[in-house]
Amino acid sequence: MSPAQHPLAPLTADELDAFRGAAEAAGLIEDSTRFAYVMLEEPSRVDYRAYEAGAELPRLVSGLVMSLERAATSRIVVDVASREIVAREDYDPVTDGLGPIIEEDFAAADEIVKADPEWRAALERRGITDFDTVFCCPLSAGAGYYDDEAGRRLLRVLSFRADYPGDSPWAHPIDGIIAHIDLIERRVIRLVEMDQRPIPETSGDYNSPEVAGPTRESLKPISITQPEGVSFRLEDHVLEWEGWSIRLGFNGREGLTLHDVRAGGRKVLHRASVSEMVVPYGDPTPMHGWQNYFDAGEYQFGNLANALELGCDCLGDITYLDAVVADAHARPQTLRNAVCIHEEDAGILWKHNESFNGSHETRRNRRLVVSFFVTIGNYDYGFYWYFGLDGTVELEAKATGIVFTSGLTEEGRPYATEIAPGLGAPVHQHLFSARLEPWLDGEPNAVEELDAVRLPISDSNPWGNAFTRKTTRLTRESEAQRLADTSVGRVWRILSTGTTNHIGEPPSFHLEPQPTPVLLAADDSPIAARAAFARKHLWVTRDAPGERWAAGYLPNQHPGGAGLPAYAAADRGIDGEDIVVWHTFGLTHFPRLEDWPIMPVDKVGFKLRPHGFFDRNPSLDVPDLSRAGGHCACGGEGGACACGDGQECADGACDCGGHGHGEHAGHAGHEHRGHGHHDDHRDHAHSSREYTTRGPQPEHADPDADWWGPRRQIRPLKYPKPKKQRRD
Ligand SMILES: [Cu+2]
Repeated sequence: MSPAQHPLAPLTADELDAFRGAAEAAGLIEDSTRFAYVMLEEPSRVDYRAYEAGAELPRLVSGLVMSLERAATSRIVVDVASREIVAREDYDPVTDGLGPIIEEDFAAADEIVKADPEWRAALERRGITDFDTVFCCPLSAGAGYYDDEAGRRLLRVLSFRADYPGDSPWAHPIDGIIAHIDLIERRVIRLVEMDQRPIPETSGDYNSPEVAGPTRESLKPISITQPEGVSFRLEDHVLEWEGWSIRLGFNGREGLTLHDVRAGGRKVLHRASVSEMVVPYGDPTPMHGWQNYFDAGEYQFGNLANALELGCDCLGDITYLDAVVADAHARPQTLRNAVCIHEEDAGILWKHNESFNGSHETRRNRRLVVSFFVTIGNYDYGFYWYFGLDGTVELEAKATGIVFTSGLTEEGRPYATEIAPGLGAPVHQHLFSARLEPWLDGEPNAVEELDAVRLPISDSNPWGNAFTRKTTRLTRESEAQRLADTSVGRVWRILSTGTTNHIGEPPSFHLEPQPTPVLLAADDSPIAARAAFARKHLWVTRDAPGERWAAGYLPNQHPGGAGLPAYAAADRGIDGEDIVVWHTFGLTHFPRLEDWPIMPVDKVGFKLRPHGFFDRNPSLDVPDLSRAGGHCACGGEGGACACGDGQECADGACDCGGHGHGEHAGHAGHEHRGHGHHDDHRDHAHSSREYTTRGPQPEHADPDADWWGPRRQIRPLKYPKPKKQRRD
């Protein structure tokens, strides 16, 4: 590792060379060898502490060695400096699962299926003779459905018909035929054929004017400009914005990862990512009853990140970040514009019209957005991390694309929506596992469950109005497998056990879940065993090296029990430890007619809101930009500037609040702000305020610095340093 290289810096091409070289030297590379999950082997939190104290850490690269000729896999860890394998684990495909589906498997599935005489005959019976019009959709096979499948590398293939180049094949499912293929034997091992069903004929070609109709011409352009540039700074993958500091990472499995997230210089999260997601389908018929996809572990969704485009995917003053991932030969592959970074207006931050003293103040919120979008077959998912001026962190997952379709049958009808004549869209869920390593103030952390509680009428509650909050500390992993409960406003409080705020309480963030169902499949179903993480909204585990995957390292065809249930089996203590908070959130999708032929974005997510982390509202210093830097527009009374700073609208523009505004300051404490009829008399402190739209950028995140940065001219606000107060 070069001295300047941060231990979480993205992998370089040279480091991938070292990884591949070590695998080759160990005789692990044959023609049929492929790699998956090749990524930086990140230091543990213990090691990271040592790094922060000045220690040098080795650069390690880990990856899964797969073969096109056998199902068994191995994980190796290579030390870049010595170019040697420093750890190796071999996996039994029957008990440990298989490597993910890789790009080549898609082409192989198409070839294998189309060469199969039985499959061809089945299609011919349905009137299809031109197999070039058929799209074969290779889907992960799951486990626990057929006795002869353990240890074989499989895909199940459903077919769709496109009527012309560019047609949407999803409109025409050839339902009633599934080819089960063995990717190693390269043959169809089972063709499941049900009754002959009509192929739905309504077009789903949303690009065709015949389907979409003429393009509307009524929308006027919206331009989002930041004439003075953006307020964030990105340098060496560290993003700094308004007191936030975030190190960005990316790998082919999880996509975007966030590291060392700090607010006002104080640690909030050590790491955050979407560890896994599962899409279980609810149609129990043999055609669809096995359909479940683990898009991170089975398809490596980070590798499938879109190259984002200005004006479409991201609007405004955008900064893009390329990501370097490894391809199936462990060679570097650059995903251009994979991550999008921008600021956006986020409505009102705070506001009050105070009748007692005539103060009328409104501040607008804005948020820093760090996002990426992936396409996995029919679906597209966006993952948007939002950082607010009020200290809130939010993750929003957006689902769009094309719903999975079926030929509608009578027995399948309760489990699907008829979204177009004869076309079914089976019910399903999209369940994400956010993996968060909270590290509030860099101290050991703990989690409490907070429920609102109603209290009966009693001597101390004579009018029966009392309600309070019940706090339950989650002390062991077995206790920390929880469901959300909106009836009691349940939140989970993540707190520092080593510091206190200015009223002597532990600084905390609340994890606020959304009220969406967890996994709806039966508890004793094969999918519930494999997606056990999705049976609970919350898991808390002790941080331990390698415990990164909610459904295990190898979810593809895994028999079940890996990931969170295995991690939590030791029932470790989690009170005042380095902990990991795993949050399941998701959409339960009963498709709508409006989701066809392409689905408008649906959103789901969660918030982490500071709760006693700051000693008060951390956004008091946000300026009123309507009065600053000429943002004020004409249109006030008598043609004056609308913000009422007493300026005339000259040449169709206002110059309120910029240099001109300073000249208004100090007019004997008398400031005209023109709130309609109101003529305010303000104290001197208010009237001498001078705003700038863009103050100096914080040089370094400093625990003593103000949240917003050193731009205020008056009444500096200091956040007291958290008092060290270890619990014993
Ligand atoms: Cu859906």
